[in-house]
Amino acid sequence: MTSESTALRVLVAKVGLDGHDRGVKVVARILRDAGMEVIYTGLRQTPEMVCATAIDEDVDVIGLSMLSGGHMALAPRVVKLLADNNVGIPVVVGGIIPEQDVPKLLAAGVASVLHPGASAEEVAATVAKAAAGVG
Ligand code: B12
Repeated sequence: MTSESTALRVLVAKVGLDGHDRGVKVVARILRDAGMEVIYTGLRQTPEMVCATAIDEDVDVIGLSMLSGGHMALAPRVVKLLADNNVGIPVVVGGIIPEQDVPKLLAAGVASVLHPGASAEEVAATVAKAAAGVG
């Protein structure tokens, strides 16, 4: 007999060349503690690698942790690759994102943007809302 899990599956990913992995590890733990199944890509992924892993792992949401300043180049690229593959997986971005870039990321198809200091409740709720298509 097989049992099917109904837990949300979340890919948390680091795209770009920086080594700021403290936040993404905190986020992974928060989401796991909230009952989600979390897959962490590790550092230095390309948008193509993130897109491929998300499809292979059949995740409900992708969370990008971005502190390098590369978010305007990399996050929309992940969204576009998903669309090119006809996959409707929502993308949430967290990290060092200047306020003026938030509307641009949302316009590019990112579901939500979180900043430093986001509480565990905010992180889990934002991911859950994105998965439900309301974030
Ligand atoms: C710690 C730190 C480092 C550590 C990293 C240790 C590690 N393993 O992570 C070290 C000392 C190595 C480091 C190095 C560098 N750093 Co540094 N670093 C920081 C610092 C002080 C804190 C980051 C942090 O860990 N915060 C704690 C975590 C828990 O918070 P967080 O990541 O923001 O995550 C929270 C939210 O943002 C959100 N979130 C984050 N990701 C996600 C994802 C999802 C899906 C969701 C839902 C939420 C979410 O939820 C989390 C919980 O609240 C920041 C400044 C700052 N105030 O943020 C600079 C900062 C990120 N670093 C910076 C720089 C420039 C560098 C260096 C290039 C410096 C240098 N010249 O050498 C190097 C790069 C090294 C490299 N190879 O990448 C800049 C980046 C500038 C930019 N973006 O334009 C910053 C902003 C400092 C600054 N003000 O200039 N750094």
